[in-house]
This record gives sequence, structure tokens and C-alpha cells, in this order.
Amino acid sequence: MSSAFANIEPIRYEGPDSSNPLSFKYYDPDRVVEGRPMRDHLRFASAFWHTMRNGLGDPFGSSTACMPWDDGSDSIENALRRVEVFFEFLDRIGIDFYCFHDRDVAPEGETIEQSSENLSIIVDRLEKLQSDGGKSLLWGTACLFMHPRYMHGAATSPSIEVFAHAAAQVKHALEATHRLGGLGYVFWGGREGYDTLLNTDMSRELDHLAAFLHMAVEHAESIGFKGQFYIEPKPKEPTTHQYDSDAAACLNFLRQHGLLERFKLNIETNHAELSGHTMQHELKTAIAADALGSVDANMGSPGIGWDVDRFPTDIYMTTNVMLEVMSMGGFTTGGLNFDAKRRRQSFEPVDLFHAHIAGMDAFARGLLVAAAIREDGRIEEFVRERYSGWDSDLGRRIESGDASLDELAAHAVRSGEPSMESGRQEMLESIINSMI
Ligand code: XLS
Ligand code: NI
Ligand code: NI
Repeated sequence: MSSAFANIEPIRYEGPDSSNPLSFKYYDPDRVVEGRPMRDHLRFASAFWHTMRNGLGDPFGSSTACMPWDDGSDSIENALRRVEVFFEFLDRIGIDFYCFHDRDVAPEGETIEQSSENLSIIVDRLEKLQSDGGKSLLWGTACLFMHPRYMHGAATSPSIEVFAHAAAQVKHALEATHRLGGLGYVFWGGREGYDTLLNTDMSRELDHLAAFLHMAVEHAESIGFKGQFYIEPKPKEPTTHQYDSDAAACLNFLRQHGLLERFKLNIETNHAELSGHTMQHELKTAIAADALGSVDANMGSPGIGWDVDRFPTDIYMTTNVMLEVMSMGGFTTGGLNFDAKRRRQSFEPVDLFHAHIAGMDAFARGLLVAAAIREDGRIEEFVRERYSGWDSDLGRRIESGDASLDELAAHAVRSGEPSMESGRQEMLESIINSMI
């Protein structure tokens, strides 16, 4: 086994009074909350692309991350070393799941066949590391946005040759995910959108995207991949407009093209913020359609208009996420994937630990606060009471589509002017504060 982190003890729960920064203050994996251990509620995953491949460069400055195990080359040996170090990291931090793009784990070759062979070599090693370490693949995906050939999109490229190339890449990535027993497969439409409508046939591109996804579903069927497919909404960046702009747009697209049965959504906090919604709004929209699958757990920086992928440390936000996840009975195939990177200044290997610990503890606290809010019941009771008029005979008939405008008009005449009730927003916010 690799020993890149030999000087770091496995991270353990030491409780809120510990002053050891390399310990969990709240994440106690075996602690039972609402009948299940914390680890099963939270299902943390680390993202290979950020943890192992992000040099922390930005548009104004080069990489800063110190990665002594990485020789910077595109060799298979280097790629194998990286996956070894990654699994050592997962082991030390105590994370059970991971996610990757094909091109993060294996170098792209000169041809599509060579790329697929490279991927195969790495997948062999991943398979072994997974079984030795008891780790699982939360989801796999194909990187259809980095290579210059995808500059106009992949499944929505105007070029049929690029579309075919992307299809080949997805076929291989799907097969790799299947071999690794992946629980899911994500489509994030990095460049599936446009920079200007002047050169774009939008409706044709959307039809192509649907055809692409249908082929993926059929291929999954033919190889026996039963994992969950996800679309990950994001409104923009790198394109000016991305078709999968938010949860509602994705759901409409999936429904229109008969894909909703096989797809759920992977909702990312920072993307929700970029779309002008809150994370909770996006989660509720997905849950209302029975389509919340998984979460990319990160957060933005208020006022910054791009995807900064900070580690999620805001306890209000983690509380809201856990309230929604618990309201749907918890994750099934999904989990909390830290699609998050350290700040450029946090360049030391140990910062990978600090960053994940910060995110894990923030979510563990969010879980505990959410459980306390649920147990307390005041908020739920308030909402129930607010809609109690609908529990009447008339309410039930309206909800089941059995009432008419005539009947309601007669009812309104009988009842006179409706009484007004306060929404009590500040009172509710104060209740939440008293539980955090
Ligand atoms: C980028 C996305 C990406 C997906 C996987 O903004 O979050 O990382 O999660 O392709
Ligand atoms: Ni993401
Ligand atoms: Ni993102």
C-alpha cells in the first residue's frame, strides 16, 4: 500500500471538546440517529478530480498544490500511483465512497481505443483497491468538456463526429463504472449549452442530447448495469447557458423525452446558487418529482458568480440539506460527494484532511440539528396547521380533482371574506436558530 500520508494517523471521532484539528468533532460514524448510523445517513464520497487532480491553479495563477507522489506526467505509472494514494487517503479519512471521471483516473491516449485500454488498466487496479479497502464507487462519469474537440459541446455538438466520439467515451466509462459495481452514473453537461444563439440550433441540440441519453440507457440495459443514472444541473460556466440549467429544467427535459424512469438528479450546492435558487429549493423540486438521487456537497462564496467549489462548512446549509434528505427517507443509491476543492492557499497534503474533516463535521452537525428539528416537531406542526383547511371534505375533493368552479363560487359566497393568518417567518427562523 502507498504511504503518502504515513505521518497522518487515521482520523477518529474525538468529540467537540477535542483540540486536535485532525479529528472529528461531530462525525461519529457509528452513532445512531433516527435508527441508523451516521455513516449511512451521510454516505460521504471524495471526488477524485479535486482530491488527486486539482493543482489549485486559477485563471490568474499556476498550481500551488504540493503532491509529492505525482510526477506531473501522463504516464500509466503515475496514474496508478495516484489511485493508490487516493485509496490510502480514503482509508485514513474514513470515507467509504468515491467518484471519478474517466480522464481523471486514466490518461487520454492518441486514439479512442488507446484511451479505453488505459482506462481498463486503471480500472483493474481500482477494482482491487476497492475490494482490499472495502470502498465503493458512488458514481462514475465521462469527462466530455476538457478536450478541445468538445469546445462546441459533446452530445450537443453541431458535429456528428464529435457526438460519436462522445458516445464512444460514454460507452467505455459506463462499462468501467459497471465493472467497478458503481451505484450510479452521472451526466453533467459541461458544454451542453451555447455561448451564442446566433450559431445554435437549440431544439435540434436538445433532441440530440435526448437521443444520446437514450442510447446510454439502452447500453446499460445490454451490459446489465442497473445503477442509477443522474443528470447534474448547472446553469452556466463554462458555457453562457447550459441546457440542464436547474432541477426544474432537467425534470422537464427528462419528462419530455421519456427518460424520467431511469434518471434522477444529482444536485450540487454551488450550482443551485448559480442558478439563482437556494440548495433547498433545488432539493425540494427534485424530491417533489421523486427524483432526488444524490448530492454534490460543496458551497459557493456569496457574491462570486462562478463555481468556487468550496468545502461545505455552513451549518445552516448542511442542516437544510439533511432536512430534505431525511424527509425523503434518506439516500438509496446516492450520497454526499464532496465535489469541492481546497482554497489555493491550502496547498499542503494535510489540507486535504482538514478540508474533508470540515465538510464531514459540518454535515454531521447538520444531520444532528435536522434530527433535533424533526424530533421537536414545531416547524412541521406549523406547516401542517397552515394547510389544515385542505384536510376538509372540500379540500380533499379539490385535491383529487372532483370540485368545480361553480361549487367553489357558491362556497365563497357562503363563507364571505377569508380570514388572514400570519406566515410567522421570523418566528420559524428563530426556532431554527435555537436548535443550531
Ligand atoms: C462541474 C461539475 C462536475 C460534475 C462531474 O461544475 O460539478 O464536477 O460533478 O462532471
Ligand atoms: Ni458536481
Ligand atoms: Ni460544479
